[in-house]
Amino acid sequence: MADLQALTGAIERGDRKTAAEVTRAAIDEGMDPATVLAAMTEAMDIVGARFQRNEIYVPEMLISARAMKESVAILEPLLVDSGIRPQFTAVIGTVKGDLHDIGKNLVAMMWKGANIEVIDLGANVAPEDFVAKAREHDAKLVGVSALLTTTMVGMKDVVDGIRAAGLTDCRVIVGGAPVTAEFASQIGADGYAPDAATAVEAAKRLAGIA
Ligand code: B1M
Repeated sequence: MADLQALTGAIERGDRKTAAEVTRAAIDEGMDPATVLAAMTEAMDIVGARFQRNEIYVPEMLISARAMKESVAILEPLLVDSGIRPQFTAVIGTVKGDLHDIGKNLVAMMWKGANIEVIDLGANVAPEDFVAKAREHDAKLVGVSALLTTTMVGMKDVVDGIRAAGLTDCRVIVGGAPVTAEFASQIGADGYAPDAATAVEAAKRLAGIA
């Protein structure tokens, strides 16, 4: 049986080869992708805690993040279904000033798997770019991710920008580790989700199809 502890350890060390091998083995054995993903996410929590204790620094975090991204890419086909017509379009990105994109990528993947057409703007996205892309693609939903307490405040600029542009059919959903439902409501966002799975339900509800 694929050793998920080894997967967590490999991502923590930034050992991409072992992480990919264990991920492939887990998939071949038919393991639940959510369980495999949980083992990867656990590694990032450990890495974050070690960073906070000054045991590791940004380069080590980066190496772990790269290992996680490669392993998530192996899982992607299982998380994303294909061949079914998208129900609506969503734009997603990480807020300006913020380079964290692993959680945002997971939300994008889950949305794609739920037949939502996803326009992924990447990380460090300016509010005006969210607005322009939402307009260009007639998006029903804009998703904004933030991982830093210093950048999450910038989410309000996205909400305000969408409102000021008169995109009345477009809803804004926010998420990311420091973001809470209270904060979402304070900045006038239409929705909040604590994780990628919940983000699917919330997206459909906000788009009026669930
Ligand atoms: Co940074 N970092 N980092 N980092 N980093 C954190 C976030 C931190 C908590 C670490 C720590 O101190 N314990 C801390 C933030 C402290 C704070 O603000 N309170 C921190 C810091 C301080 C920094 C720097 C400032 C460090 C420095 O330079 N001194 C710097 C900032 C750079 C910048 O952005 N301008 C920095 C840099 C980096 C790297 C570039 C090295 C790398 C990111 C690489 C990348 O993403 N491509 C990195 C990493 C890897 C982390 C940790 C270790 C892991 C983040 C992660 O990927 N988690 C992180 C510690 C931690 O989170 N435990 C940390 C796994 C991911 C699956 O979870 O992103 O939370 P998450 O996503 C979840 C949910 O939050 C939710 O669903 C996802 C899946 O369930 N979700 C949404 C996310 N977005 C959503 C959107 C939605 C809905 C749900 O709707 C739209």
